[in-house]
Amino acid sequence: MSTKITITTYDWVPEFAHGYVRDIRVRWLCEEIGRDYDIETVPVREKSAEHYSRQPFGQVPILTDGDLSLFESGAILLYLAEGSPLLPEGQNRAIATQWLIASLNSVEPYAMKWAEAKFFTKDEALAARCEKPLRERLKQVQNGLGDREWLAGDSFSVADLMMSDVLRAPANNGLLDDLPGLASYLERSTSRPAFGRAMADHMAHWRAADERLAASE
Ligand SMILES: N[C@@H](CCC(=O)N[C@@H](CS)C(=O)NCC(=O)O)C(=O)O
Repeated sequence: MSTKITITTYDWVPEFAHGYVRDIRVRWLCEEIGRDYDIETVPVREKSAEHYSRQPFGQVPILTDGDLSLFESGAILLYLAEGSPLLPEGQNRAIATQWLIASLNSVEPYAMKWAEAKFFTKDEALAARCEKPLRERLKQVQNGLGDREWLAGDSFSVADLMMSDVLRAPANNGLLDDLPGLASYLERSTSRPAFGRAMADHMAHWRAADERLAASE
């Protein structure tokens, strides 16, 4: 019997980050594989030594499973997906791993540079400059997907979960409007009931955090 796991996320984040804190990836995976989890929080404002001892970069998400504490959303997804259909066997496992790493290593850095300029520092000129290489990467992902339904094999895998999560912010800001193949792929992923449940819980968490903050002011 598997143990109850805990996902660590922040106690609060600004509104623009609602929907995008990376605990959503872990919540989504848990919903896909039917794994129960608890949520615990760490302060976003004053990060503790204990937080750094579990996540050397002072980030979230962190997963706790018994005496295992794991950071990096990609590592967490690969760990939790083990033995489930989301991590296929044989060659498709290697291909799923390849695309999961590609989403984190070859696409997300471009999306993050753009998002940092657009939403964190609100530097529109820099955001516009970052948009060009990001659009190029998005086109390349669409080409890489080709006319396949999913990235690895015939069914939805951890690679699709991670790639889709990386694509959401660009998509929600119009950057997939001229990439119909990739837009349909993302729609296929995010219309999965597991994503809907994970996102509802994720948003409820931030709503409760806002209410707590308002009550304390
Ligand atoms: N590569 C890490 C990135 C984690 C990450 O950037 N987490 C964000 C929240 S979504 C965070 O904690 N940001 C605050 C910070 O970097 O100080 C992963 O995929 O887990």
